[in-house]
Amino acid sequence: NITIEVNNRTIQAHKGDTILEALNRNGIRVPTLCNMTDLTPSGACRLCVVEVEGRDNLVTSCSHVVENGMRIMTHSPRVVRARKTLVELLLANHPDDCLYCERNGFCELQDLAAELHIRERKVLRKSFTQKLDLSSPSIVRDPAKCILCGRCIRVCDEVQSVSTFEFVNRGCNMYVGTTLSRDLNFSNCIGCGQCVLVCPTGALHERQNVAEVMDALSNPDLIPVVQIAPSISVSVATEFGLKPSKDVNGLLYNALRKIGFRYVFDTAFAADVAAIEMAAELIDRKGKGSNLPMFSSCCPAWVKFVEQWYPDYIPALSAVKSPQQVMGSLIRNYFATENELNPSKIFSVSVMPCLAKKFEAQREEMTTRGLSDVDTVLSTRELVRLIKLYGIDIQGIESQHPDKPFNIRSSSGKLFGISGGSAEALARVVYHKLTSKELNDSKITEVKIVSGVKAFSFNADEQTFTFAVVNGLKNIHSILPVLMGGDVKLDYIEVMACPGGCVNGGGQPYVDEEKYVKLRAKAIIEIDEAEGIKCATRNPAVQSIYDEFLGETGSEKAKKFLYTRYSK
Ligand code: HC0
Ligand code: SF4
Repeated sequence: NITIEVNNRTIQAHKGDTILEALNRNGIRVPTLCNMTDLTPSGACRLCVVEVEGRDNLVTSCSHVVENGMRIMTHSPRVVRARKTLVELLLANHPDDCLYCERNGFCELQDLAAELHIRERKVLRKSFTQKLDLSSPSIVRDPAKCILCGRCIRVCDEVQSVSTFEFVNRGCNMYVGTTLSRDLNFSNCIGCGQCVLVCPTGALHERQNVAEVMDALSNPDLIPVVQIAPSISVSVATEFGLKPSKDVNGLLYNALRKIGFRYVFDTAFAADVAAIEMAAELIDRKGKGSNLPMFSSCCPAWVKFVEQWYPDYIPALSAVKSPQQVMGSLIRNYFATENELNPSKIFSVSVMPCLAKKFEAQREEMTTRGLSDVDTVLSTRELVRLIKLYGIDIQGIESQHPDKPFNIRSSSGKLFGISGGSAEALARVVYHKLTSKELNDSKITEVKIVSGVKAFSFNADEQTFTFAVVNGLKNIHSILPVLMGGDVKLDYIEVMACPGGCVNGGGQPYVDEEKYVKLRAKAIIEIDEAEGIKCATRNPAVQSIYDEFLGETGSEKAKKFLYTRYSK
């Protein structure tokens, strides 16, 4: 440990810390618009400048390492003046339409302008000619709002290995463009929305679908139904003033009913069905010794990634639809008939932590009998907006259950919301199907393959199954060949595009600290630890659907309604 002095107070820092890290660890905040956890500093925005005794110039705290005895002022008049000038310059190039901006109330630039008490425009603004890119079903790009912090470029390139964005030109002509200047939908963007999570302003945001949901809710000819994804219930609490990551599942069902949804469902139920079908698919592939390893296909951003870069691996993708689509299909093709509802009158909404799910729902592969399985996808943030718009007091309502017959889920259905969760759920079903016993930790062995990949194996019916879990797409181009052709023969590879899985999806509430994402994951693990039905095959509601509708796993009906085909 080394000692530094900050604002006339002595604090401890770790050797090798940047000044910014040392300050943050001691609860002293200096602003930054470009810094990103776990990535090397770029120093682009210069807002984190501080005054260091003995240095003539202000130093960027993100890129300077602490030295023993350093004396630092984080908010001296000189520092604050410099920050204010920097923000004024950014605002000079920024449209003044905060009131109409998607990020109004959640914008880091807006917060800084308020914090620095900027009350007038100092420089004449240039005209904003950049065009809004509305091509993508997932992400809207508004280049006029871009402040050139470079975070989207870095997250897309260094965290996701996708590289959709790049700086174009230099100096005052510089802007952030897409590779080959393509609109997002025609670029290599996979729609994961990680860029939206890190964008400090309204330059990148989700495609909003709240208005069409509200239209449907007030249309007497339609039957609005909704499903909520496994990770939603542990991600919204802070938005309603509740303890971070508190599980508000039951409160959300009540709120959604109050808003006007006729039926409310849990996507985790469909995750159970998907796990059972995927297990049948995997056991079949293993029996034939072909088309292994099987790739997960429940993350649409990962599916698009495979389609774009590794088309030869498309047949490896599981043909079972994602839980979102399985739920949509069961609602339209089974629930409707059982309840004498016209399937085409059902307006099927899903609430997902994900922006790529908006794209998935629109895919042609996700229709049955000419109708989309899911009509519209709302992000978690849009769900929060909707609940607030209807003035529902989440803290003052009772918890409720989802509607029958999809009203029970196993805890592994919930696990899908975290990285490794679908692999665990699948392993439990495979083991149970082959041994009639429950898989527990003592029967699982960790396997080392390559850094950044968790892998495990278990034995069932004299066969060894080995599963790998990829968490985020970092270095995926070098990892994939090792997984496909290495010494360890894999049976299943789960890939979720977002680091950590859906709890960290691009549609989740904006948080300024990573710890909140970890708390969401912890909450899901605790749900699994606390509950009794841990395996999808033990879910009685799923059993009934097989008894009454689907028949056997992999049956004709299951194939027709729950499977799809991806092609080159
Ligand atoms: Fe996920 Fe899903 S777990 S992708 O992250 O598989 O979006 O939460 O709903 O479909 O179940 C997202 C979350 C889902 C799906 C499920 C899967
Ligand atoms: Fe969407 Fe989850 Fe995939 Fe992220 S990991 S793109 S949230 S499905």
